[in-house]
Amino acid sequence: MTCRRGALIVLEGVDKAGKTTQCKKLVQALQQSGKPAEMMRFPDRTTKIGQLISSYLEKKSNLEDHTVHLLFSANRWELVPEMKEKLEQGISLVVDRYAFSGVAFTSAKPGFSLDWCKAPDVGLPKPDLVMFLKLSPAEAEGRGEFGTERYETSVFQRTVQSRFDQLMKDPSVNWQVIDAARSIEEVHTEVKEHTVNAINMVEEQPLQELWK
Ligand code: ADP
Ligand code: 2DT
Repeated sequence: MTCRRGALIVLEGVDKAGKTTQCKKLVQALQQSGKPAEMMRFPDRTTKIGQLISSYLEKKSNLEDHTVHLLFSANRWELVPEMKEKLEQGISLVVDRYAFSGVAFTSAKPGFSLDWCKAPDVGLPKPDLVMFLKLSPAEAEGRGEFGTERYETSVFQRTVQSRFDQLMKDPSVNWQVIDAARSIEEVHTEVKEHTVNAINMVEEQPLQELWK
């Protein structure tokens, strides 16, 4: 029996777009329909690098902007062997944020170009599908107050959205823009449909490298 690889599925979007809610529902739905799937999230705050990042996000420590960008990237690279192993075993990975958040957030800071921000993530496993949950800043604000972590302000989030818009112009990535202003169930139906299509399409194809 040939082992078919799993698909690498990423959900991106601004804060409160519903990424975590949809990742969890998607993994449950895939598992219930007999498709092996697991959820991951970046930053993964459980590793040593992840703990440095977490402390920075919680404003318990300060890190120089280039340095923290490279730590976010290193946090993805340290998980690549585990990701590849799972994908090869036929497990699809549903990932809450990936390199696109890395680029969108750092390049929203003054003095950072998109190209500089992309460089450390060039060659990461390339997602087979990236779903961007689109929600206007006004609608995001309607979902409750921003938290107290770094980056959680409406001004910064608006700049992040414009960086995502730039990244989505790249046709080498399989972007799907999802209207995240609808109900959780409606969004889920669309997210699941795109995912099942991607899983069926890539099972015979090799995993590719991002931005290469
Ligand atoms: P993110 O991971 O993108 O920050 P979450 O999934 O944590 O977003 O959702 C942020 C908040 O919005 C949560 O309180 C969640 O219950 C709520 N929420 C998520 N999706 C929807 C939706 N489609 N409609 C209304 N509220 C939603
Ligand atoms: P959450 O854990 O609530 O998703 O917030 N970020 C994320 C970056 O600045 N660079 C990255 O590479 C990644 C993956 C987005 C995490 C915060 O960290 C930001 C929000």
